[in-house]
Amino acid sequence: MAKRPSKSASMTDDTIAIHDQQLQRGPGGELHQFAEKGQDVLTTSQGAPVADDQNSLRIGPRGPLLMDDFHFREKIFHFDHERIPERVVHARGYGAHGFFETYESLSDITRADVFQRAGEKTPVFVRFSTVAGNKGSADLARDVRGFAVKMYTKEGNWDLVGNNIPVFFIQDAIKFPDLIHAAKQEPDRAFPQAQTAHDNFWDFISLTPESMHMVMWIMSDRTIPRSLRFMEGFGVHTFRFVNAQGRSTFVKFHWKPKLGLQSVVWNEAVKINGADPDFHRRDLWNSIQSGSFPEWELAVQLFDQDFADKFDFDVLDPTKIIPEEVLPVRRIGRLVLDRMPDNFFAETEQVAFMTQNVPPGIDFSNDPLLQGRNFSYLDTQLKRLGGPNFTHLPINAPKCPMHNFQQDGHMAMRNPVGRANYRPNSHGDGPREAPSRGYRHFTAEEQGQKVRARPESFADHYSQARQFFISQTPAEQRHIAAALTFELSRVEILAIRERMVAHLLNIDETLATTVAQKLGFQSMPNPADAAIPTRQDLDVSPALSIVEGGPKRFEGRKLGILVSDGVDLKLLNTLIKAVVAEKASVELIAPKVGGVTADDGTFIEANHMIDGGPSILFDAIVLLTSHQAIDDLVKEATARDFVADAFQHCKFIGFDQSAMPLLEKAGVAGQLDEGTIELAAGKTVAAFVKELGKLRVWGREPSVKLGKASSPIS
Ligand code: HDE
Repeated sequence: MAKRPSKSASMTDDTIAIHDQQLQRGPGGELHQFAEKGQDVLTTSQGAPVADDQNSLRIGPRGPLLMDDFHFREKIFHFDHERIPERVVHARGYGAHGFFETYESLSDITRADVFQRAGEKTPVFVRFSTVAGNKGSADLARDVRGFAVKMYTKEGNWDLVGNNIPVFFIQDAIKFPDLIHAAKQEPDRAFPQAQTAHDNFWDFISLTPESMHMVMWIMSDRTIPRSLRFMEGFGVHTFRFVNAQGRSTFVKFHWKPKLGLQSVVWNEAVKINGADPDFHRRDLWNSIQSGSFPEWELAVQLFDQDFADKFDFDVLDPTKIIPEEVLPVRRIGRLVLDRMPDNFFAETEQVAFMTQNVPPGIDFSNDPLLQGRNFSYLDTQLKRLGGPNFTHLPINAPKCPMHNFQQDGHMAMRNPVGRANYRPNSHGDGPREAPSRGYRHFTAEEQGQKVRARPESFADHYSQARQFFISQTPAEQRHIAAALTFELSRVEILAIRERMVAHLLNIDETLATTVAQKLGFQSMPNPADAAIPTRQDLDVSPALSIVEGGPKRFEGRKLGILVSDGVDLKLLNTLIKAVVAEKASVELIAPKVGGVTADDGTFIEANHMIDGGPSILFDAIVLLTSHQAIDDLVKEATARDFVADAFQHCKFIGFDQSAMPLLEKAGVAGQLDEGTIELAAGKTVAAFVKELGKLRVWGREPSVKLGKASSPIS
């Protein structure tokens, strides 16, 4: 196995300095780092030791290069082939290892081995992703997030390849290429990158009424999560659990984040993408490396055919949910992510998720989207990973015994021994079938004519879209309207804007008229022709709101404290202690990254200089300055933005008296509210930290007077 000097936690500044001492200068001034006793020697991939990795072989120091140089050729050849095709969708992703722990035996419902024993821990790999953007796009694009989980169970890998939204755009897999073509960059101009705010996307959507429920979700703050740790996950489709007696129970899967739900606002998302395009992956990396392991509970909605027959909508329709208030979720285990991959490419890039990876006890329903996916995922791996042996890669291989007669092919690494490579054989060699243990598909009865058809039970496209909208808090409703306005403002063809507003009229009239007004419509279009009129009787479902599902605690969040020379050290330390006790983190922002000198002369290091640590990177901010430093600080545009942004993004702001001039210059002083809190002593600090659990002061939003970008719709 090739070993690379690991840049692990043990690599301190000191060891780097020691390595530097080993550098030796060559005649051309280049630096060599020769192996000393006990150190690994650089070799070619064939194992031949390399003497000089700085200079290619040539005739004389100034002459032409030579074909003899196998080391040079091998190195460049390998480099030339470093890339594999990125995923057609979900190209940008980030993964982590962990485990799933089963709470209780579900043996009466499913024979899936992973659910048989309480306390059982199953290794897991999870990959989160955005959908539309290329591999190098920014983390906070407005987009659905993939939430793909591979469980290495004792009876085979189970891939639950889900999203952070429980419904999808389309009802039939045959439309997937159209949807994705429309969402990605337009083919003639190759932009916009990682954005749905363009004509082609909304053209397709406005001609695809089945997508209207999904439109409400993607225009909500669900598509701009604050952290991958604060998102729900969903299996989307109806699956089946099958028990040892062959009885089937329908199941919908949900992942519930332990730290509650949280998103950012759009104006913040846009700025985060500039300040830190790796915002989500950095957050996951930091939380796992610091030992604060992200956690979710697996929750299921279980139901039988009788429930399915009586439910308002078809449970095979992936554009519909079953509200939790109608069918409560049952929490059956927890997922903990506690280890980052050793190598991004080997694991996160090469992991191959496939919906068809199911162990005995888990089966499919007839959801036409799911059935289509079962073809696509195997097919796509062949293209991306280059051959049929991608299951030999450690990240994809099962961790239970596996034996079969599949052989040869590109990059075969696991070749069976023995004479027999077929079954039945009379050599007595090789693995055999296991009728009782083996996977048995649920013996569903099916009959009917061969047709290309959509069931009539899929035809209601607006009722659940409306239910989603009316289940949101006022702030969330404002955000949906603002998102629709922004996206449609980027659409150049007026007929598309009109078609969308015509659909919105079938969802919520106020929403439709607000968007139309903001877009400058002179008159309202007629409502879109609906196959089924929108139902007005569906109840509000609080489970659909992010704000309702918020954490009520500041745990796992981040406070940014702007400090200056002369900062009150006692107050600062009290604050840091209180925040850390809440299991949240703190970063210090200062005029210079080197740090500041506190009121008692103590030197304090900073994490960011103001330009590098804007308030969009934090969940709340505090201004701890001093009378002597504040005059310089108010002159810094970035310091004023630090405060103004936090205020307009409805964040809590703590400050000491010395910071008042900065609040004034930022245009905030005249608007102080329950979220702007003066800190003076321990008691006020404790109260402030408690308030932080509310995360945002949404009541402030309608009256913010700092600019228009994220301002409310009315
Ligand atoms: Fe996917 N999807 N998808 N998808 N999908 C892929 O597989 C596809 C759908 C989802 O982190 C691809 O390995 C079709 C729904 C995730 O590696 C591809 C249809 C849901 C990931 C593919 C869908 C998803 C993918 C591209 C319509 C939520 C990333 C690369 C029927 C339940 C997995 C790859 C990872 C990836 C096809 C719809 C989730 C092309 C045909 C619905 C999380 O096979």
